[in-house]
Amino acid sequence: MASPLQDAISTIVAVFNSYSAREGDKYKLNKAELATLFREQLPEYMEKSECSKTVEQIMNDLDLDKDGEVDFKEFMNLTATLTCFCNEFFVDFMKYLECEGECEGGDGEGEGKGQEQKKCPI
Ligand SMILES: [Ca+2]
Ligand SMILES: [Ca+2]
Repeated sequence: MASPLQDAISTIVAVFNSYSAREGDKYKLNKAELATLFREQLPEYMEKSECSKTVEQIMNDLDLDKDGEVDFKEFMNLTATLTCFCNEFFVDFMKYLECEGECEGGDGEGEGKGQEQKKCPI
């Protein structure tokens, strides 16, 4: 039986290849495949105002070797970045919960800080 981390790694590989195999090179995402992947797999990421880049801009950022497509290693840069954002969100949230228990009885200033916490991009 696979562990949760092994499952997560397998899922990333399977999701990437299920989109990359749709057109042209089976092992790379062209712009249309990347757009579909974002729309279906990361809809909240695309809706965030701070993530308002177009698919073309994201493609340019990810396409490090400038071959016009996104291979798995290039895709992993995005996946790693999003995973780090999620971890930051998790750590900030855990710190907020720890502080909430210790900071009770204040004049309400702590509530405002809680509202400023980062939002998970996915
Ligand atoms: Ca392809
Ligand atoms: Ca590329």
